[in-house]
Amino acid sequence: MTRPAVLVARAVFPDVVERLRHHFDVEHNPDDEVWSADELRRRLAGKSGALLTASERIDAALLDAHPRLRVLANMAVGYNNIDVPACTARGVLVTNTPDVLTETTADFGFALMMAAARRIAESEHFLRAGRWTKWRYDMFVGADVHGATLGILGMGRIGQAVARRGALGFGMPVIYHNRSRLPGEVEQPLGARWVDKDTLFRDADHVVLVLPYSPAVHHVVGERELALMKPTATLTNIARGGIVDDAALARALAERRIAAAALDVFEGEPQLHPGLLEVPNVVLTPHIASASVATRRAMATLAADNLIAALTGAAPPTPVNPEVLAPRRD
Ligand code: 8YV
Repeated sequence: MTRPAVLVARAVFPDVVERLRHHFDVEHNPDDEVWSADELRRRLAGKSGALLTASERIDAALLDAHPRLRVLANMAVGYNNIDVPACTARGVLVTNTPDVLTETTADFGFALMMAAARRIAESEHFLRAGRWTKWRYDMFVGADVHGATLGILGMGRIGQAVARRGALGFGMPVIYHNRSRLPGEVEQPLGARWVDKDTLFRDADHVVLVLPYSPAVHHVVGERELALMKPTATLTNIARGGIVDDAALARALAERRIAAAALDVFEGEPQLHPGLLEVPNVVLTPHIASASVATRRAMATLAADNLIAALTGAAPPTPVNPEVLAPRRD
């Protein structure tokens, strides 16, 4: 019997590729070349499944070109790189990697928020540039984190993990905005209060963005929302590029309309809006919020588990569109 062919689109832990080889004919990308859309299309030819990252875009036309595809295992919790309705319509299963990265990503979001509030990156650049000649009472004074109001936009698993750190570790009152209010048993231990979006931007001392990307939330943080924020406030984005209007943010930072920002994700990454590189009051990291060794390994393992299960008739642990698994009635 011929074994299914799968594509591993980006470099991952070699032992995870080896594990996949026990089940499949594997084409992989050990040198981690960045494939063009055409190259990805070419490499998917004849494949039944693929292990992807958030960098590979899958649309309806690509699916139509590859009718053998049965499963796309994204090594990310977010899956806005994949047209899921188009996959569902064609019976292609999509899986993601939730839960395994929640705490690691929340750690990083909290670290970024603290770095912005306490001006850690900005002051380190100053020191490395040899500009530290004396102590001064107001040198790099920033905003406190403990006791300050934490505003979370997107109170899913990662949002709640950020809220736990703030409420339980730093005595922060937590306000949040989400499409739907969370049940009392989630809100109460954190003292978290649902507010409308404008109130969140107006009242928070530190805003953290943790919502999934969809076209409906494109530039949900723009000129208007930034104008609502306190001049002493910070904005942290660990969600997705495109949620923040980066050009508007660069202007607000340059004009000190908000105190500081911390960004792990960018519109059009790995390109950055040039204005962000010019302002000192922003901490910039290259999309590494989930990048602890243990978590990246757990993500790769879960993506492989999903791929193997889906192509060997077992139940994939974390399907995004489980409806394609339902037995067909026709
Ligand atoms: C990934 C992420 O590192 O899980 C996500 O949604 O953004 C990150 O954890 C990245 O997307 C690679 O796939």
